[in-house]
Amino acid sequence: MIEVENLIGGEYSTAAESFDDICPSDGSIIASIPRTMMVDDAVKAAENAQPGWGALSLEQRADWLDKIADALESQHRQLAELEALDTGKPLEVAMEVDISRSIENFRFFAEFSRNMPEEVFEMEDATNTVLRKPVGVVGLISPWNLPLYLLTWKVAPALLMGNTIIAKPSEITPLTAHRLGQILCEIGFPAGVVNIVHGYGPEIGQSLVEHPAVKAISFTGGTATGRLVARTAAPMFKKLSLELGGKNSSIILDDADLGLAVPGVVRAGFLNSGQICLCGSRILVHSSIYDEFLESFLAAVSELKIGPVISENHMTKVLSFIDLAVAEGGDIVAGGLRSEDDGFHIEATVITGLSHDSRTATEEIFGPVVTIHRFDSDAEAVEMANCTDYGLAGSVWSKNRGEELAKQIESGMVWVNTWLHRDLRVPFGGIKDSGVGREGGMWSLGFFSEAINICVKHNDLQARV
Ligand code: TXE
Repeated sequence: MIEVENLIGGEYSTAAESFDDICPSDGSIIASIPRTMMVDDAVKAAENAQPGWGALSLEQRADWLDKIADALESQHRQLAELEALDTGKPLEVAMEVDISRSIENFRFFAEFSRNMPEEVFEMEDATNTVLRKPVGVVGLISPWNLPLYLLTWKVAPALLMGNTIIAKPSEITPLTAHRLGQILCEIGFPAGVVNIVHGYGPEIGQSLVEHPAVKAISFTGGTATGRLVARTAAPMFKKLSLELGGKNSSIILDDADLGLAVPGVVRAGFLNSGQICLCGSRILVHSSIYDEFLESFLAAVSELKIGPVISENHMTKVLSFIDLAVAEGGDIVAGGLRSEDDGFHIEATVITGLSHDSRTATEEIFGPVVTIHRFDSDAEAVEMANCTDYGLAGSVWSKNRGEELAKQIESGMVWVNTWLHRDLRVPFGGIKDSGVGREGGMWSLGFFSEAINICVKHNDLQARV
């Protein structure tokens, strides 16, 4: 049994009450989590630490990011084991996706800052210089699907720009955040710069969002929760970044290379048991290749080995969508059931025969469930892809027309002949109900800083005398 503790001002603490962390693979209790109610102590610690941390140079803070990356790297396997235990994902996925990327998040932002161009704008008679000051104390709220990966994606740029942090990891998956806190202490990272508080979202999460001294909130999670966070933070004029859900299309045009498209679309549908906001859970296929695609797709899906979904509640939600699909007239052509194993396993599920605007095909399920639809023209594919309230991502599979079609998709990111191919410099984020703002490269650094312009008039007094 692991005892998860809060990290506040470099000290560990628990709360009056605690609750259980459940392993999705077998339903066992693996840790106790403090049910923290108030964020005040963490805010004080972060406020006290901010002037010292903010006074370091960008280069000194970048060096710290590299040190953190080194420390995480030395614990790569142990961290992956913790992530696999807490989320139920296969160890290889935790090694190759979660922890590798967590390390890269720190390395990337350290290196990015060393190559950052100076922001200077010359006028004929004056020079403008843009300073990037820290925002101050920032709140980072992260979800359970990629726990350390998505938390560090916020921690690294927030630290780099001189902010101090209060992190609120998901109460369903606190283990790697807890370990990150321990690692920071082990390497002598300054106390109070990173504070980690655990507990339920509507309690400690809400307390963080509404605290007046917390100047920015970076949130990744469900759209409904994002709406609640915005309702509190927006009238307080906090900086707000919301990375929310998605219902992304994988579009297979008639000239697609199916050898590439089939494995790509399977990966997009089922990686992490379909629990990634970027997953392609609605698959649109040109009629002329529909049968051939479906046959290869089902063959590939039958070979898949996927982990459980995150919790019993979530399993119930995903299974209720499969029932809904049947009620809406869909045909379950693969999977459809809870697996026989212990824990929260659902079979990889493929549904055909539904209208592209049915609830199953437009609402976020966030599990190993995809729907397949046929279209007859590029214009129809675009219309079908855009027929959802979400606008996060998508992929197009085509030898010749992919880029052209990608431009017409209403979403923040579109991949052509690939999926989840990430360059960390590019903007990441959604439109419509998928969120507000962008992360990645300069977008993250912009969010975690206040851009201040200093305009200095050239000294031409003598010329005028
Ligand atoms: O996430 P929540 P849930 C989607 C997915 C899923 C649905 C709900 O469809 O089924 O969201 O998932 C914290 N104030 N995604 O309910 O609640 C919470 O403690 C402040 C997509 O598990 O949004 C956690 O740390 N914080 C998503 C974080 O918000 C609050 C990934 C996210 O949890 C809070 C996860 C409050 N009032 C789910 N209430 C993605 N975009 O990748 C909760 N939290």
